[in-house]
Amino acid sequence: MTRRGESPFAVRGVIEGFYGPPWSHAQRLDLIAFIAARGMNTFVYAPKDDPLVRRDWRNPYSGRDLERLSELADACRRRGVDFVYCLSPGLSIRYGSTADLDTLAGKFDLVAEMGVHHFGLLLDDIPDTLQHPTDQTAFGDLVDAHISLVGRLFDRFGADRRLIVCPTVYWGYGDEDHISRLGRGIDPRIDLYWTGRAICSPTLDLLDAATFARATGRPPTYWDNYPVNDVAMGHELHIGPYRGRDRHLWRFALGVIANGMELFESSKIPFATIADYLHQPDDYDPETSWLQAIREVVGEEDSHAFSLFADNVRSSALSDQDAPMVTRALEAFVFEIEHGGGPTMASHDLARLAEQLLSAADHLLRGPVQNRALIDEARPWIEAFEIGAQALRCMAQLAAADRLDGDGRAELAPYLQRLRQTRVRVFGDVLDMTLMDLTAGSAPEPSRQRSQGGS
Ligand code: 14T
Repeated sequence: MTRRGESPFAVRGVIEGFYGPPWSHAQRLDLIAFIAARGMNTFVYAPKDDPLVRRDWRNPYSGRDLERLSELADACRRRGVDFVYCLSPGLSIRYGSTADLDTLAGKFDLVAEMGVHHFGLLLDDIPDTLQHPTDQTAFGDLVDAHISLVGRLFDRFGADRRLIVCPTVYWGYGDEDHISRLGRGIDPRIDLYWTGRAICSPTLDLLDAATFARATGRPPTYWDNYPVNDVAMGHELHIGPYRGRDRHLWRFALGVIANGMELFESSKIPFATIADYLHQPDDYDPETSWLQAIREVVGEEDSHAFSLFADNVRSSALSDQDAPMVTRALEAFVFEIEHGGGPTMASHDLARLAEQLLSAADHLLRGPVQNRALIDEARPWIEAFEIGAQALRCMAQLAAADRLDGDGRAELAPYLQRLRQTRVRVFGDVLDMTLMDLTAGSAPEPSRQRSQGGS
């Protein structure tokens, strides 16, 4: 965790920018300390479901809300972290209205009085056509309205304030008409967020960043949608390491802010790996960084058990492997049965692995653990992990007794059912497919075809 040398990225941090229950005040304070200790310098405040940020953006802060915001700004200042305060007025703002501009600028002014200098205007996830009839008359289209709003807002900012904008088209090739026009139409000192090729981009590529920079007139600040798991991704626990980000990305990008999961403690594992990448992209090794992150977040004593679990919950846009250890074991198991020494031989290694996974699950679910909050967040996934480990043990036992082909199959079926009932993604597809193959009693042909690489 000791940081030597300078990071090549100017902006390194975390955004609370997900849909769903926002983080608590205590969690935010904890996060600020966590990222600062890892050399990050930016915390972007943009919780989608904080009414004062988006739905009721016009409402002023008061009482406890005001106090808390000011405490966050203070905590950031003390630790050398830029606090970026964001508003998302796009669901209801009248772009041509001076009153709305006054309200927007006034709310930023109030936060500026807390000593905040960084502000975000987020125009993502809104209708891509103008809604108010007055705006439809006043502006050619949405981009014209955005150029006008951004310009008039920036005019009211003094030289001591920075503005960053999230465009409505915030992902893609980087040279779409929408962002090219927006980029050409706003002051070059204003930064732009961009998520890369996709909303959740499997890779962030240097050439895409260069395309964006050329088209919009400034390097992108990546709003990286990892580890976020909101909307349709809630069944995935994104605790795998950061991957697929070009090691030279800093040549054409200002930096990266990572969007978190509502699951706060779990987010710390990928955050720690993201901090490592941002600090030294050239030397970054995902697996090494990840094991260290697990030790730090989970605690030394539980880290072995947790790693055995975490190896099976790698599914995300960033990873092409879901459960490498179990996948290899099942491939060897099936090969040994069909083309090797037969079922008894095959059972040994799988039985040993199943016992390891079972004892890890038992420890995490029922033993004393160091990071209780983390284990509680991950509990649904750990419970599914335990069911899967039981299924693996059952497979090994049936193979040892040479009962996999006969009546034994019926004993496996309940595990498949229970795994599916969990509604969380553990082991990717590999265990489900193997159980399907092994339990397909009356119709072995179609399942065998699928296991040979069909879809
Ligand atoms: F503006 C952005 F860069 C952005 O990513 N916006 C949201 C973000 O708040 C959310 O957390 C993230 C991940 O789901 O993606 C954007 O929201 C979505 C999500 C969708 F599944 C927008 C459209 C979708 F279909």
